[in-house]
Amino acid sequence: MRVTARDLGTPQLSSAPIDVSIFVVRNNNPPVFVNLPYTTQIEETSNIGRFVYRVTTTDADQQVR
Ligand SMILES: [Ca+2]
Repeated sequence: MRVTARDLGTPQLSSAPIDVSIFVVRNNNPPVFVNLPYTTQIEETSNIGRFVYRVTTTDADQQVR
């Protein structure tokens, strides 16, 4: 956005225009797990770091652009 300041004098004077960037950040909603409850099984001898289960979340804020 390009912004110029103008005074109320006579004659009215104005500044040189400047470019202004506005970023709107919205984060009003927490992520939500979907398809609950999750149930899975894992062998007790499984290696540490083994992939166990993939879950999915949604976040209503991600739809705001
Ligand atoms: Ca959020």
